[in-house]
Amino acid sequence: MTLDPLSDPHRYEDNDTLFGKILRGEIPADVVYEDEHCLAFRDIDPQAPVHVLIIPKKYIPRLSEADIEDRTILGHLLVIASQIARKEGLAEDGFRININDGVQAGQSVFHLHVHLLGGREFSWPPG
Ligand code: DGP
Repeated sequence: MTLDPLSDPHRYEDNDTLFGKILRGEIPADVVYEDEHCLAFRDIDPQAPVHVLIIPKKYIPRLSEADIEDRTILGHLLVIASQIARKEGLAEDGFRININDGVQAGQSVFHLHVHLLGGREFSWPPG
């Protein structure tokens, strides 16, 4: 199976969400990591001392719209999130990974993104 986030350039360029604009450099972001498949940048409204968003370069609006072909890229996002957590000094105390899917879950930007949060204690269940 190939992992080619730009294999569907029509969808990529048609991505008119905020994160599509960040991916194209139309809106600035505090980027902490980038490779050919994903971009990671600090959340503008951090909910913890470390709050990084990891997004695929391929335009997937939300997790529930991901296809089976997206499984490699979804795994990639988690591995990169974990690597960033280590770089941010979160490996010892731990961190939280969150994906909001849909309005009821609090998704406000419809370009799939993984929240990496750390540097404080978190309660469970989430609010
Ligand atoms: P969600 O609610 O799960 O869709 O998360 C969207 C996140 O995006 C939210 O935590 C705030 C963040 N965000 C919104 N606008 C911007 C922006 O312009 N720049 C950055 N870096 N983050 C943003």
